[in-house]
Amino acid sequence: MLNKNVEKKLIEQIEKEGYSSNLYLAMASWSESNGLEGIANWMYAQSDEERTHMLKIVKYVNERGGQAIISALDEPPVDFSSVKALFEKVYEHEQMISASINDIVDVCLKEKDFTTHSWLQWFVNEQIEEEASVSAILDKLKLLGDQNNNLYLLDRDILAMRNQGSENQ
Ligand code: OFO
Repeated sequence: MLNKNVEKKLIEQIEKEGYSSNLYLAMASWSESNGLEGIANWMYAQSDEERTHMLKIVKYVNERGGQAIISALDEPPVDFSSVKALFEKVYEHEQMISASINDIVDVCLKEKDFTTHSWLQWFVNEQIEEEASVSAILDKLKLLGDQNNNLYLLDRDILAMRNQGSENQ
């Protein structure tokens, strides 16, 4: 039987992963409507990934004798001031998610739930990868500086990064 405190934290995480999925979907839509096909593609794929994270937790909670609760989600933002602002928001969001996963790890240790602790390691590693991939994009954006004239090339680049990533999965 799943420890009640661990279950509570996992249910909160379901909501966070669901919000992440919607946030990236909103970002995909903004990018697509601004002609940024590569970035839109990256965001759509990211949104799908977040949904799989959410489902992974839903199924785990239910399999361990708990009940996964699906709650209402906050509305994600509609507009972003620039591509740089967009990815800074993604990075900030992923850092918040990493902290949230670490917090669940901490509760698992306090409650001596070593099964969930071990299961969570997948998420710990996933967060390292997600932060690294967004940070790589932010580095490219820094190289571009304030000029937007190379945005087309960056967009192509991001499209290639994503395709490469899915080939390696
Ligand atoms: Fe679910 O990893 Fe991002 O948020």
